[in-house]
Amino acid sequence: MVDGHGGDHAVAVARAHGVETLFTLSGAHVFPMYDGAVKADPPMRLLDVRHEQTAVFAAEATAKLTRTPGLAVLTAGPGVTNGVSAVTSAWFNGSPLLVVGGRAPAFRWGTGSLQELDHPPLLAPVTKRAVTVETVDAVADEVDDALRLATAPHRGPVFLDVPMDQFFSRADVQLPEAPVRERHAPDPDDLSRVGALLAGAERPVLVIGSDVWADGAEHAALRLAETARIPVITNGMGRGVLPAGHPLLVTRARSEAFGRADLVVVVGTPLDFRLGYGTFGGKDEAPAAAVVHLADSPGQLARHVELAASAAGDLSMVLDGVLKAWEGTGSSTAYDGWTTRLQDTARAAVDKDRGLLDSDADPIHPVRIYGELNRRLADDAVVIGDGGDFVSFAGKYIEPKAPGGWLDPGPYGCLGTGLGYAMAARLARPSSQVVLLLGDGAAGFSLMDVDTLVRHNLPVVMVVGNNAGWGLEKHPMRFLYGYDVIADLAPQTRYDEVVRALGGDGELVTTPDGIGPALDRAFASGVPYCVNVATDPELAYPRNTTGV
Ligand SMILES: Cc1ncc(C[n+]2csc(CCOP(=O)(O)OP(=O)(O)O)c2C)c(N)n1
Ligand SMILES: [Mg+2]
Repeated sequence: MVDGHGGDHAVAVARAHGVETLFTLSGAHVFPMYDGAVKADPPMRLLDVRHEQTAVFAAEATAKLTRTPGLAVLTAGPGVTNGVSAVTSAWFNGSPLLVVGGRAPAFRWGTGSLQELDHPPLLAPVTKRAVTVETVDAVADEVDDALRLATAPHRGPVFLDVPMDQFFSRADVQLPEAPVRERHAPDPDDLSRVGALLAGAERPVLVIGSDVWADGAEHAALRLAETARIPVITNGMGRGVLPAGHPLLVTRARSEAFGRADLVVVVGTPLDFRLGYGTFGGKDEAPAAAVVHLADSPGQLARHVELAASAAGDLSMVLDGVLKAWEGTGSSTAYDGWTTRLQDTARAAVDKDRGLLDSDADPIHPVRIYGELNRRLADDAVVIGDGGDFVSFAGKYIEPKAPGGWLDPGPYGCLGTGLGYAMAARLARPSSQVVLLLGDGAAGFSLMDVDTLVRHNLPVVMVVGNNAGWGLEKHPMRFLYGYDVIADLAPQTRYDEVVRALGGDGELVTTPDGIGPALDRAFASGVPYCVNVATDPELAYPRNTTGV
């Protein structure tokens, strides 16, 4: 039993679900949550930020990295609406998250009290559930249900708001039972079909996506890839499941792999623009590839492509089941020629780019930054990307050495994740390197939250790819119209000085040889440190997809 106000109940239940940190920005409507956190035994950590989007991005990144739900608490009205883009990112990413909003008091509803807004209709399209908790004695059960729903595959955000008068009221309530993780077994016939397709394939490719990591299936994925010796391409949080340098990882031969495959098995990620909408094969008149989709839940299976087979359920069970079915066909791998061909292509791509990673071009080529960074990253580093072209280059040239070491914004592509993701990474991995890669444009969305890093003593190495503009808009606009407009930012803006002014440290780098020593100083500094690198504004990331 807990005898207390709504905040006491909510904090106790959240803790039972593994929540350790409450991300927020102060607002009276949600004071009971703070009081509940302060008076809990032991207290729950309060992490107060400078913009509500940062609170939600931080809660989301906590969920992504720790695979326990994130918690953000937003005050009524503008607090909640400021969090909407970040909630939407969590929705697109399938990140388990509880957002608790304040709400104008029920007894005054309709009379025009401060920040009186009915939030659930705004949040409903981008959450698994968005409801108002009507009375204080329902808070504990509603928070428990919300966290169960958020963490059940396919995961995602849930929103609750609590009218202020109820939130501050007291009740003596029974806390719900501790949650137990449920695993849903896939249909064995589905697994047999996938096993048979694999056994019959000559040129298969396995695509490992974010939900493999989210569902704790990284070992099963590695087992399947290594036992059947299938070439692999990873994306999102699936990056690192096959660590950098793994012989089966052929991401650098992606176009050849997808273009010439006869079977593509996609696990734990939607068949969206990042995967050519699920159409593979066809390179140099190769026939279309058969496509298999494996997902954490039936609702995630693609309906816009014809699938040769599919399976849904706990992804470890799915992947181990596929392996067993493949073994049951009596197959031993027959793909080695295909794999060697992809490995050769990948190696040639790497060799071709070696010059870029060492480039001494002046102005600086952005890829030189990744050449320097790669030499300095430890196996357990967390690298975060927030930006356009600068982050696309990072995706190509930084290959994680372990899963859970790469954070990008995901398919919603929302700029501004940077500082929220970085503070969550520092909290989740206290002894790892945390490197935040920021476009100079992206930096503007969240740089004020360096103040939060400073106040909470959270050292992070920030690297700004300062190309004096919105590169990923500037170059496409030039391509389409022959000119560009509103795509420039001031050259060599001193983002490093902004970080210094907020209590961190930093420096501007204008020569290629200056990058390495600056990174060394940043890693050694023990404070939030900004390496602000002036890069060539004329360089565009060579891209062949637009995402549309
Ligand atoms: C919130 C938000 N606003 C606008 C965009 C559109 N957009 C995508 S990439 C990009 C440019 C990013 O510029 P920068 O961070 O400097 O990286 P660069 O491409 O220059 O390396 C913009 C404006 C977006 N994705 N998200
Ligand atoms: Mg830029």
